[in-house]
Amino acid sequence: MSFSPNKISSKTIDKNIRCFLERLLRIKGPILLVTHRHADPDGLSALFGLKEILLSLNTTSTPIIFIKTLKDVSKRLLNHFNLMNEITTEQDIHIENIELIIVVDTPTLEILDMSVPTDEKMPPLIIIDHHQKTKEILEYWERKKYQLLCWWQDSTFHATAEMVTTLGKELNVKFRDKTATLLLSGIIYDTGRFSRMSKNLMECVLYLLDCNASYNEITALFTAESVDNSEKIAVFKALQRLILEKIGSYVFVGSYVGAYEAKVANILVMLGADVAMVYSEKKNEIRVSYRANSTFSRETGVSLGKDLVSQILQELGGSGGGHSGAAGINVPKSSDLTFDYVFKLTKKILERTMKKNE
Ligand SMILES: [Mn+2]
Repeated sequence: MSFSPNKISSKTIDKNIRCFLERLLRIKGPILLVTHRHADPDGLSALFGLKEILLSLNTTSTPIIFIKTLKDVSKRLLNHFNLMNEITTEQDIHIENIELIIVVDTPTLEILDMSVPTDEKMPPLIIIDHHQKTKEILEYWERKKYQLLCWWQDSTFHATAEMVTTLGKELNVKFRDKTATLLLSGIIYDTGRFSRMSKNLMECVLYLLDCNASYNEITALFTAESVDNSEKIAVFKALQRLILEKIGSYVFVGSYVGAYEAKVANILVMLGADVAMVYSEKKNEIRVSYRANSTFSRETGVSLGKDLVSQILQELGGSGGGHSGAAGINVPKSSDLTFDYVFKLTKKILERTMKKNE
């Protein structure tokens, strides 16, 4: 297929992507495709979708999908579609042979599923991600001396799989059945089974169905997800330890667990909390997951990923990011950092931001 970046309409694709494609056509050697640790269906499917797009561009480069750690549901997807042999898991990728790294579904390299080489040894990078661009993320890239060829970060997309599908659609790439089904699973996973929707997302879903994506196959794989005992226990311990505060007319709850903080935060919002915070102490750091329901996000205009995370990181240090209704932070451990302290600080920041938005 002959390809010209000018064939792409500027309506749906960022001009960054035009530059991304122009650069790609010049790459001759191996391209490494990576995502965050514990790859979820969104990150995973974005990698497979991109690989197919790269192959269809008819360049001489070889795309390599590198994944070390997978979520259980991602493992099930790969096994079901017989795709395990299409990923590289070996530790010793020869980074000096890599001409380009494409990172998906994570805005920085902090939770990348590979050991990050030193600044000088790092090949040029391209980022494709749908998380919100925060001040911390901008500062991160300013600090790093990496060669960032393209930075396609746009939180109006609901999933990285949606971004990659959009790209494929614009380029008329007919995805294989398996890849189309994977991309659809990424979209289903990241939208909470279509609890968030947009016109572009719907068009992407139709496009994937045209490529023979099988919706029924995915739902069966997703519901096969069994909950193990340690996860059940984490949920009920969190409920026992729950504290509740009102912020205006909104219910803000907090709790702490040893693991599964993100899942527990989701459950607390499902139970009716407007905002939930779940705190978890790890070996070297504190991880805090935040979730808010759409009523809270819409009515207050507070974005957890943008407003809350940047203010909380200013106080505590560490890293983090997310979306308007879901975010998380990783903070280095210190003796004066406690659950109560972070809960109160969060409440103060939420109140302050809501007041400012009034
Ligand atoms: Mn995602």
